[in-house]
Amino acid sequence: MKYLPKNKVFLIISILMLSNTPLSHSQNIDISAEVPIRQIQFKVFPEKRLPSINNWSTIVDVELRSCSTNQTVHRFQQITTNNAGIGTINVSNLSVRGDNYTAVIRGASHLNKKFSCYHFNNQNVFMDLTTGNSTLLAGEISNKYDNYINALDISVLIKNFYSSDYYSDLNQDGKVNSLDSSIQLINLYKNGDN
Ligand SMILES: [Ca+2]
Ligand SMILES: [Ca+2]
Repeated sequence: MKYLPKNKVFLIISILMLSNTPLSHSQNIDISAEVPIRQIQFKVFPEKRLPSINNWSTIVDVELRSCSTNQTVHRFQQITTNNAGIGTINVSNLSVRGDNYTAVIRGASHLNKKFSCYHFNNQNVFMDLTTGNSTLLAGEISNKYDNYINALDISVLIKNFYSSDYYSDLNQDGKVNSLDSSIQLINLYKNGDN
């Protein structure tokens, strides 16, 4: 029988031991960063709807920012949320990888809202953005979006008074009237999040 030299035996045993070593914490983080995200769902409530429940549909732009740098790394536009406030983004090109992301949401008639950091560590992500007092503030309907509510936004709503203009109907009860302007006045001179 042929014997292996001692140094080769030691090498083989070392390799076998290493292969059974549990992953360290940092190795686990590296692996989760490689998870390709296939679907992102989020739930967000626009404020002061009438009726006040199951009337949360809007059309949103979603930015995903790096939690560490605040830089925008992904942008999804014109996502329609359903009456329960849930929007779905199917990520077809596998461009979104597991990481920590902050969502910034802009509703159809709303100021930008920046939410807290989420860890994406699963192929299917669900972000519940409705916890706490975190509704989207309504009234940003100026012709040029400036993430600020002032006289320009008020003039658009007044022009659409007694119509059913989708963007000016802030509470989504089907008509533009004083209920909508009162929502807008409460938010007058407010800026959205940057
Ligand atoms: Ca504005
Ligand atoms: Ca209305």
